[in-house]
Amino acid sequence: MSELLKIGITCYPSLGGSGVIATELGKLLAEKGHEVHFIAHSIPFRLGKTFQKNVFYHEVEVSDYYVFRYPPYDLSLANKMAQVAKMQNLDVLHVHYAVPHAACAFLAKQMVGDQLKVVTTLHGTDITVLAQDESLKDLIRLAINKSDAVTAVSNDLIRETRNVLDINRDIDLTYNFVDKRVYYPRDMPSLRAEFANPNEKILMHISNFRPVKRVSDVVDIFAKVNKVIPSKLLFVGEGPDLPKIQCKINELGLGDKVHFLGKQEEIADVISLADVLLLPSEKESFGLVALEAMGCGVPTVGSEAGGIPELVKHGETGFLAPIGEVELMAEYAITLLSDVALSEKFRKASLKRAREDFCDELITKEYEDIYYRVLGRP
Ligand code: GMT
Repeated sequence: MSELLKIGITCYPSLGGSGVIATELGKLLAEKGHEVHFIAHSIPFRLGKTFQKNVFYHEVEVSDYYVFRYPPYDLSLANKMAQVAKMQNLDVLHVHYAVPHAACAFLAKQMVGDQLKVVTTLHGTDITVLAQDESLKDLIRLAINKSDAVTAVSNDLIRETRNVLDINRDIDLTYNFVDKRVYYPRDMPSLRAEFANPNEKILMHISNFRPVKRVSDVVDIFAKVNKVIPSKLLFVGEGPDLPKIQCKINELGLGDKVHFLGKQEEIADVISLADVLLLPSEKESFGLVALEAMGCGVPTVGSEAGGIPELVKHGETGFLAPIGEVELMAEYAITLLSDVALSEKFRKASLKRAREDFCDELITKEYEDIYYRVLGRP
């Protein structure tokens, strides 16, 4: 058996794909016997409230001394990382999202010494949005180049990182994953009846309603589908574009066909209500929500953006069209929703793909192998 490790994990602890992956990974590593120390400004929401063996949480406190115009969270985080690494004798700091976490880990390593290894996982917008910003670009490049290992969640994101930052170093591919004990199809007839009649199909969109998600396209797709197929649209999540979307739905007279569920924690229950997930994003380094849907047997209709085609197999587990091609996406959704045999075929293919190619054991092992490699303990 391989040696058990002490691993520090830093992520954005609130809702969001990078925080979900970081927290689920930490829990799985702890189940395997590793000691996992989360270092963040609040408890990662997916961690749960009950005590879990081998899981610890260290809170970053920020000084609000009066001379600071902006409280220096990044510096406090770096200092806390170093403190925890020394006190707990951490082997590895695994940071998720380059800004500021990879830069903080670099600073922490200067305080602790080279025996502390830093693994940085890039999740998407840290590269596709922030690394384009000249006020952060050089810092992100430094933090990536100084990490002992860098991973990214799709081949597309690896390509984008190299292009945007002119980086040549090795970057490991580590896809997002789902825990099969959580993501499986759930039969929820009474909950489904709350939103749709038995003859109606349910289309769903889950996101943080930021401009990159192109939520307006979701409404356009649904408007077209709804003309042909009795259906309802369920929105899950909240974010800046939500008010605009609500106005658009009312203008189109679709108010009685659309439900807004707000933020939800039991995503597997909610996704299981859907017949199809809509993901027409402008940018999407992977698309964790499409994988969560896949794990529940729900196919995706969406865009070919970023890493989505690495996950959703066009014509097998969903349908993809160029970004903004709402007419084509609507046609695909209609094709899928009007053919029971095709839907069932996609459902089975989705379940198989989620379990075989993106399962928790496989990806956790890939991360463990990276830790052992940087520690020189194969
Ligand atoms: O989708 C978002 O805007 C949230 C964002 C995040 O940083 O939490 O998600 C990113 O990381 C996820 C986990 O690796 C990926 O599955 C998402 O595709 C990625 N989002 C984007 O690239 C826009």
